[in-house]
Amino acid sequence: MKEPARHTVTAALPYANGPLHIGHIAGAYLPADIHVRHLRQLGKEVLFICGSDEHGAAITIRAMKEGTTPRAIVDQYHALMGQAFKDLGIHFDIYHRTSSPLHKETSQGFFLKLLENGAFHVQEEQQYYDQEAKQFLADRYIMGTCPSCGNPDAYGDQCEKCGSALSPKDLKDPRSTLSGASPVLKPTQHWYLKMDEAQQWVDAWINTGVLDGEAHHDPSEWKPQVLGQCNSWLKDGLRPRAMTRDLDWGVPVPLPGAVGKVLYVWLDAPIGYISATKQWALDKGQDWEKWWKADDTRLLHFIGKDNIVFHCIIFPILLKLHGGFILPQNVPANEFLNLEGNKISTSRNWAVWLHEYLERWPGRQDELRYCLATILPEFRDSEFTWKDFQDKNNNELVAVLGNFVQRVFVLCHKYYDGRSPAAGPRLDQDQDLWSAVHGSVEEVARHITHFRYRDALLAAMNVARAGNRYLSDSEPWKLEKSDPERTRSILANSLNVAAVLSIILEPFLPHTTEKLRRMLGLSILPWGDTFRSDLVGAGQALGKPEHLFKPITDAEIQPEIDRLHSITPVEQQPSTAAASAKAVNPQPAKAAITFDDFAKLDLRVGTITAAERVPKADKLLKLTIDVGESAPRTVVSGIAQHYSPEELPGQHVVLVANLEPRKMRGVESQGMVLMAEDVSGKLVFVQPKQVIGPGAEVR
Ligand code: B3M
Ligand code: ZN
Repeated sequence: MKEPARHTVTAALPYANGPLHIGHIAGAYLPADIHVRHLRQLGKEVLFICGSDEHGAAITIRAMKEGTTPRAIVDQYHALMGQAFKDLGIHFDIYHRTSSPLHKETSQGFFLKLLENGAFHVQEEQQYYDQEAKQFLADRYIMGTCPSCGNPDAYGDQCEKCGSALSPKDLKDPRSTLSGASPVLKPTQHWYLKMDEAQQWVDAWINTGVLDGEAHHDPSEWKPQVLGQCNSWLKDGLRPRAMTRDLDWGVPVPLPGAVGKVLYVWLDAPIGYISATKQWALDKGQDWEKWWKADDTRLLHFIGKDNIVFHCIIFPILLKLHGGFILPQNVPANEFLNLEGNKISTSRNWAVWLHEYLERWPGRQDELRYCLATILPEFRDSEFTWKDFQDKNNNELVAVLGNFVQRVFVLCHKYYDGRSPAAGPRLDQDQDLWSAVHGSVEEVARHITHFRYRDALLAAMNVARAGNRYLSDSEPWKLEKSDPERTRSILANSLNVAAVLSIILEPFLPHTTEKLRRMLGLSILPWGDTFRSDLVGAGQALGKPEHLFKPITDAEIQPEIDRLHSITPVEQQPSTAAASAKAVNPQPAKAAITFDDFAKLDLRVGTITAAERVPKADKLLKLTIDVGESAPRTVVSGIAQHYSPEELPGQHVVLVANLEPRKMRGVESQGMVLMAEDVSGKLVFVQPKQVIGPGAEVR
């Protein structure tokens, strides 16, 4: 176990099928960011990798539900997530995407190398096939009756009503969600990773830390729950697992006989870390290989508990069978974060969406980072509540940290005209202060190194507590007249404690420490400087005292709680940011209407049968819509910037059928199609979830 020369740190690639919520942040991204920031303070060479996971059935299903293409879905969420990470102060060296050409090339090359090394055997099996859609059906594309509870709408992988894990063949009366047809079983071939053959070395590597006869890592440094999950798999015996799927969205299996097959998303996703590194290296004119192949590189994967087996067993097997790659030194996975007494559920919209938080609490990134860092589910599930968020802000950030800094600055401005005073000889009291500070600093570093960020933050805040205590005990405001020299000394010490805080809190509260540095007139300092007590020299000009934090009132917090509870459970995640922002807005946007007003609307389900551009109108499409009448309707719709005509035939829509006909660009429009708008302004069809014949009335 050599002292590493560099660190490759990855954070799980989030699926680009929905926005990020605070559970994702507490699960993987905030701990990774804290860790990376600290490594950088230590002067280590670090590469911080993330990106969106843009393949797999999760994406195609989302696209299907929204009546759009997988490409449109991933483009939208890649942008939304990338921005939200940045806004929260999480800066990856690269935020890549698995739909990029470089990733395709990398993952196909990886697969072929595995094939060459004998990593797979090919196996034929019976799988459900939709004869109408002419497609094999991924588990999520099949619905049917749950054998355990009789729920008629169970999915091929899980019954969401009773929670049973299922396989498609368990379902009674299976039906395809693509066409509604009953699927038939048909033979298909897949490439199975010979995981069984890796059982022994994986077991030894995980449990003793020995790899190829050499000490690789210290297993006692791995979290017990990570070892626990790995060992429960190992105990059952590793079994071969299919690494390919019949699907039309993903990286195609690069073999002549494999038409319609893609790499399993879980093969392609972790290779995404490697292709991201390659892209970064290309962009920067650097070498990528040392980050993945040099044995003095330490590889760390930050993930949530649902990804443990993939990162601790399957990906290491892939890396080893490929050859030439290092294996992770540690996988500090977190458990889950709950919200206000319930599991976070994207499908029930029980979540605090990151981009919405950032919008509603502008400039308050560190308040969220702080609260989440104090409740990270490091060893067990934990819980976020808005009340706790408010309490932590008011009782800790405002009352402890903000207050300390405020007191020091106000006094320095009052007595010394905004210049830092000189420290005099150290008394016992000062000695006690500094030994408390240095003790805490040491604790912060030790805890971060061991992936215990909650304890680290507590220790860092103890420095501010020590500072407050020192001020209260020494009461410089009473001494100013009688003992100006001592007063100067107390304030000089206090300013320097604030300077230490600006270093040790940086991994947790980067926006706040930037402000604090500005106030102290300091630049960003290395960790080694935490042991100095003279960072702010005598006579240095201090910046204006800024309020680091503001109290949060009940009136501000209550709407957040109400918003959560007012959400009508919807069947899926907010389709997009704005749609959800609008959906959760408890205020009616328009004046009330009577039922009779509503009854005047004739809303009908229809199917688009043709679509074409309207000449010289870049926003308009001319749609032909079958609403079950003797002739189809012509409708002119302003969606040309959101959909191309080719993708529209077959879409189910809801039409306002009794809208007065209106001529647009010379074409008579006979109705209006209902659309919902998301945060980026994209329009999405309002459509029935189940296929229903044209002409059905909506009421
Ligand atoms: N996208 C699963 C998830 O979001 C998956 C992680 C990939 S990490 C290589 O939970
Ligand atoms: Zn069930």
